[in-house]
Amino acid sequence: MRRKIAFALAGVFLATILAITLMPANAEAGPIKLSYANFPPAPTFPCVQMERWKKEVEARTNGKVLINTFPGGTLLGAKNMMDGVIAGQADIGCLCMAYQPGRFMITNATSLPLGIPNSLVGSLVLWDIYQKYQPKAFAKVKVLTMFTTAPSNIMSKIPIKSLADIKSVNLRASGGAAQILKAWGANPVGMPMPATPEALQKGVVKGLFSSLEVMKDFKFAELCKYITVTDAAVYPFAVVMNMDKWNALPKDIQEVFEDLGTQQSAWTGAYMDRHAKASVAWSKRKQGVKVFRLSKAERAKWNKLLEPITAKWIASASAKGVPAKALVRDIKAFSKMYDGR
Ligand code: 3IO
Repeated sequence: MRRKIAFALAGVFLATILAITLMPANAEAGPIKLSYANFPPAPTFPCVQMERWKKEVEARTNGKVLINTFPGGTLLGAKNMMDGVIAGQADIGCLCMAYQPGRFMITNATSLPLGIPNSLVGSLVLWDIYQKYQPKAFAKVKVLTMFTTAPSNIMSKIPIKSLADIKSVNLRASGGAAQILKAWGANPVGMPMPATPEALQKGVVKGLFSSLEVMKDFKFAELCKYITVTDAAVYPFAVVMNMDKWNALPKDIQEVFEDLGTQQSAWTGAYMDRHAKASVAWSKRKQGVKVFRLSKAERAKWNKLLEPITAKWIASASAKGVPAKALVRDIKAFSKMYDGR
């Protein structure tokens, strides 16, 4: 009897040891944790799309992946986002390509004045351009998605209704959008979006040129009481992942991320278009903001000034080995296709 008990105990003991030695493979591994850095404050659209992506990934992987988000430049800022992700300071990062125009020439071509009508179309066009041209600028990272803002408009402390009104006015813009302001005679001042509230407050700039959802999300409507509708130039964004972290992901997780690429681009575009409209409505109703539409004759003058920009860009980009002509043709064609025209 004693011997039987001893055997049974020994059996339980061995089984326990066995279980303990085999278990750690699963138990210790736990969920895969990834950090995701973003440069502007949490309520703004780059962070709204980040939270949406996090939720989708965590649901679609049944909690096997956890995303730790860092809005407001708490992990990486606007200008060191790309290099920070390459170096592994963050696993994933969201960047605005307009802040480094020379670095992202191919994808930044989407901010030429080519008539992209809205953010949904812009986002899908940009994502297609990335996939077709596979720019070398992204060779060191895994690109998870891309999207653009809605077309840019002038938000200002002073009314701007004509080329005479905009002449030599300091307005904040970056990348391709700055070239457009310059063509209209304004004095573009370059800085990332998160630096803009202070520049407006201090009077360094009299306004900005960007998508209109910022009137609400950054409360610019409290300072900028005027909008001039120009609907020109989108800002392109990319979400990139550290290459080693990407390569270390299990295949099924990689598939979840890849499936989300186009969907996230479209989701963000649709959200931006909706939110920009809501922001203008809020600005008019709650902040007394006035919206100016240029007369047909005035609009024609503004558009005429933009005509040389693309031709000049094609010449200078071609000289640097960029397939500029084909790019411009594709951006226009993809834009028409997604716009259903
Ligand atoms: C942008 C950047 C950060 C947060 C909200 C934003 N809305 C539009 C932009 C585009 C941009 O980066 C810019 O500089 O206008």
